[in-house]
Amino acid sequence: MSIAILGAGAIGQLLAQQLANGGCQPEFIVRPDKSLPPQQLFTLETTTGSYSRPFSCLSTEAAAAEFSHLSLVIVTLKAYQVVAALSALLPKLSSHCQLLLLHNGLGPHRQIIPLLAGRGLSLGSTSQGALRLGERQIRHTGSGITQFGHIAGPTMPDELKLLLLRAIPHSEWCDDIMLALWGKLAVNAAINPLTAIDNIPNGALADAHYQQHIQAVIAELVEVAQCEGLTLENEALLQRVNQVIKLTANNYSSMQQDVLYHRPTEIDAINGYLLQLAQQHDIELPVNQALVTQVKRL
Ligand code: KPL
Repeated sequence: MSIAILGAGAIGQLLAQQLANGGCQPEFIVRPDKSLPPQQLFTLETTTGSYSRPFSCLSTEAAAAEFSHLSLVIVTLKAYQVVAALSALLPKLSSHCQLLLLHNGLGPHRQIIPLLAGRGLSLGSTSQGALRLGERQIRHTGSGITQFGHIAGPTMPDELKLLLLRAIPHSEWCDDIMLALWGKLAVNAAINPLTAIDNIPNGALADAHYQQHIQAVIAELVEVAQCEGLTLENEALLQRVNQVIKLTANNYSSMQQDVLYHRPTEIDAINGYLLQLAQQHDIELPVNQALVTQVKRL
């Protein structure tokens, strides 16, 4: 079973190292401007030491024949990069190749589904922590669960599922991945924009002033989820958000970091995704709308 990872950022590199530990040797698919020699050393730092391993790198511009052996492409790009990158890559992948998207937020899958042409699509999320120390060097900063599940097309063959489940610590296959992803969406919708706008660590959101704001964000999310046919528990989501605030109190959210370093943010796939759905259902989400407007202004 040949696996490739599109997106050699911190999470992409972490998964590559974990899959290699599990006995599978994944390759990276990289942009031609990042074109590397065919094999490159990638380093993983953990609490037990520093380990380097060579991985092959395939250019996105390579001919279709170079991709024909792939059984699975794991996409670890940012949400806003997924559609453009996959639209170009999909026609080169074999008709049985499976795709797994792992990014914050939701939405890109809706544009990918019509392009699948018989290929299988799974979605997932991971709360493992990884910090990029250099182009090809990361530190594993925290264990966390990784969940994935089927969304469209043929379901992932058991052989592939088992390979992922054995290699990625604390990973699970979810029969209702959408429910799991909405839980993660609630966490990101509540924490990411508020920490980015006020330039604060996650822990600052425990303050009563932010708690009111978070309740309003979650109430709107539950309302729009209901229109999508999903029943979410307001209280359970609030508890989950507050647990993440506590567990990651000293960390800065990915959106706070994106704003700080003047990078594009994932707001369109997080609170912006809620607004897209709200528009389809003809409802208004003033609190989420205000957060999107403020983050975009930054
Ligand atoms: O996923 C995250 C992010 O920063 O994107 C959380 C869970 C909020 C941790 O910071």
